[in-house]
Amino acid sequence: MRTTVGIIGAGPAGLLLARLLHRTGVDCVVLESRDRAYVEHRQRAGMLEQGTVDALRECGAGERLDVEGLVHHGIELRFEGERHHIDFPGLTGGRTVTIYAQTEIVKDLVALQLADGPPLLFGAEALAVEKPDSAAPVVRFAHEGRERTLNCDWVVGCDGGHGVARAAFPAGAGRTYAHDYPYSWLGILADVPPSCDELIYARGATGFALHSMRSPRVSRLYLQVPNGTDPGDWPDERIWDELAARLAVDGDWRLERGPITAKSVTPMRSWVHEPMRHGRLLLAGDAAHIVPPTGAKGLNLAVSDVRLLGRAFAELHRTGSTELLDRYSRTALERVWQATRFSYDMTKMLHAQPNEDAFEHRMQLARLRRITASRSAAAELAANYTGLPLVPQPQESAESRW
Ligand code: RFL
Ligand code: PHB
Repeated sequence: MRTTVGIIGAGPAGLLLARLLHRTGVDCVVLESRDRAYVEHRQRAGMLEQGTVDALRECGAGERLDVEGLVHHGIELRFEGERHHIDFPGLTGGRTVTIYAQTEIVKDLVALQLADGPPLLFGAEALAVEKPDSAAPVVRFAHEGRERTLNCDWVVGCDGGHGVARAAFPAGAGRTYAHDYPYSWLGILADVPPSCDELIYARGATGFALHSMRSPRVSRLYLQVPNGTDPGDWPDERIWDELAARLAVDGDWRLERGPITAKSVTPMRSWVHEPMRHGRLLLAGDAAHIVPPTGAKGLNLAVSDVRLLGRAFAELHRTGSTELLDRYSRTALERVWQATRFSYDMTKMLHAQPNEDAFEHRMQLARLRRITASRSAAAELAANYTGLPLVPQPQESAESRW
């Protein structure tokens, strides 16, 4: 098999890149190790930046998103029994975010791809990327019991945090910067209308809690738990009691409870692989970087990486120039490190340390108070949460030097 761009992975990054390439006339093949039902039902992200929504619309995946997506004008911060609204449009010149589940994005993109797109092979596991620094890289993969090869001009690894693409960087050609956090998230889906209109990020007395949602009838909530937590140790009543305690405020708000339909524990990590390109192998999304979910950035970063790649391949196709591809790693990493910093700061500000240090707790409260008391501090949070520009703007770069 041969193609111009071989894409490994049919998560949001691989699927969106395939659509962007298809629209500009660049041919590609997508290899996905799992089956269609698995990728369409993997519970993950829900919060989309404006730029992510625009990119999905541009590639024809906006129809259901525009009907079912919930536009949010801010978030609520809770601590010490108080509630504070952060007004995104007012602080950012009109920007909003949208709740639309990653499962639904993947379903929409898979449907488009299977209808008119270039080949998308499920059950096709990439085994290795070979000759990444030649003009003809090859993906070796297993499909329907046979080993096959995909000969490419370029390979893009969109194969997530545990994929094979990163392993094709020779020793010494890359470096990973990593940070582990001493806590995880227990996430639930519940058949109950959300008890809020916008997301609530709470620094409760015993740790972090997040109230999110999937639709007007389905809630998504998370609790900070110790690393190594077994979800079996958290019966439904215990989860609801702990969520209610951490989300409690002075006044008459209450958390509605309902049947829990899914429960899982996710460890929290930050890591970035530099560079994001070796020869003709490029990395995008979770294959190149992982952030803790506190800043809602993982999916959005995956989308911004492939938007840059879409432009770069379009330019190559139109003019023969590799200039944007040559700049890809440097440009993408600027945004990646900003999102990594934001996710780290949000995580550190809102979670309890396992051996709570009273001084650290006071620091967290001081940061939260600053955000709720100072318009410029709140504007900084809002700008990062709703999404920094795809490519740094002149005054953005000047600001980021300070
Ligand atoms: P994915 O989604 O992991 O897709 C990678 C795909 O590659 C396939 N694959 C292979 N295919 C062929 N051959 C191989 N050898 C392969 N190895 C792997 C896999 O099967 C898979 O289909 O990566 P992608 O596309 O980069 O997308 C990244 C996002 O999925 C991720 O960053 C977000 O889900 C993170 N995230 C959030 N991001 C946000 O922007 N907003 C949020 O609100 C948000 N909430 C979350 C999150 C992640 C969470 N978890 C579970 C980690 C909440 C949670 C709880
Ligand atoms: C979600 O809805 O799953 C979600 C929202 C915001 C986050 C993390 C997860 O920060």
